[in-house]
Amino acid sequence: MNDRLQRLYNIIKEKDLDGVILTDGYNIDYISGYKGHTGMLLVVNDTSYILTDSRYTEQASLEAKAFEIIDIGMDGYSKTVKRILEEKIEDSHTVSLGFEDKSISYTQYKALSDALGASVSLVELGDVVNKLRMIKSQDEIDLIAKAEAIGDEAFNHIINYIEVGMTEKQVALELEYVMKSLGADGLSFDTIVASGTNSSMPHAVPTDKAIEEGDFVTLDFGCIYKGYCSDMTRTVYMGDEINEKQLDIYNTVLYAQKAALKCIRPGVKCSDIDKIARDFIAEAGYGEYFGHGLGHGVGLYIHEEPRFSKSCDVILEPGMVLSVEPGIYLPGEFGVRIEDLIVVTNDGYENLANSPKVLILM
Ligand SMILES: [Mn+2]
Repeated sequence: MNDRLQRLYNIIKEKDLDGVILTDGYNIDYISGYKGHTGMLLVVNDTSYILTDSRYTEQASLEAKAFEIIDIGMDGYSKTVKRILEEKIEDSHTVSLGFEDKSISYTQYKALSDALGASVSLVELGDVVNKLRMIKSQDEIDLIAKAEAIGDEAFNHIINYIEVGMTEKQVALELEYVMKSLGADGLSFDTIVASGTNSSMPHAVPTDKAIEEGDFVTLDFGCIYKGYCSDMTRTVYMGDEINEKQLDIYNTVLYAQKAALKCIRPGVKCSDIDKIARDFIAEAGYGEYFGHGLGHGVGLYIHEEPRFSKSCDVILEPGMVLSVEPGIYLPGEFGVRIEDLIVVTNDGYENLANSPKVLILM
């Protein structure tokens, strides 16, 4: 049995369950290797299954070799789960089945609980399976580093490409084209290119707006390489006459990030790292303009556990990979965000992003 499946069995044992149903496609991939993102992972007693439909059964059997692949056919998921439970569990005790309450729709949940009836109790797993993914193996770190290196190369290209008069969409397309040309399999999220007043919206969508002299341009982008995501943000300035307020905000974001980075090492609580950057920005007078968390875990999925946020009490351990991305956003004016991706090491951290962070005047 692979180590990851063993860790799922440990959860089943610790929680005194008869089995689990996983519905989060990334967790199913992590545990089984099946990357189809359509289906269900079911463990009952000592047997593990991937349930999916005929579009994916061949893929699942190639990728999830340790699993029995079940075609749900016309029965659908709920009836198939019920049939397997009846086959596998002979005595009449109430069956406890863990399920991923954070990644199931109400309709799916209702279909499942209706089909299984009163003899099966569905137990919420919360994010206990997601947390198995927090500490990355060296192989995973290497793939994330490669994805981030593609991002660095794309940034290096784009700063020689952007010119006043180009639209945000045009720049976003170029970033995506370059990342895919460099070997990316896909994008880890929709590329953000936000210029001028648009940059005050942290998750702005690229528009047909032309980039103008005097604009900040926030570039937030990442790619997927062999299943693993990258994420980075740089903010550049169009022109060479930056005003004092713009410069002050850029430097406040940059030094807030540096202050937080300096404290990253095993044993430190995630919320304490968030607080360092947040306090720094508040002391500079921009506290109310930094609304989001400082960072998030990155791996198979772009936003995963743990988080650099006020409420995350996870203690940093070697192998965790997180973004560090403070920002200041003045509605109707402009915004600045700078984001690196780090891996926690035995005595500190390694920055996987290598693009310059000094203000680039284009
Ligand atoms: Mn991010």
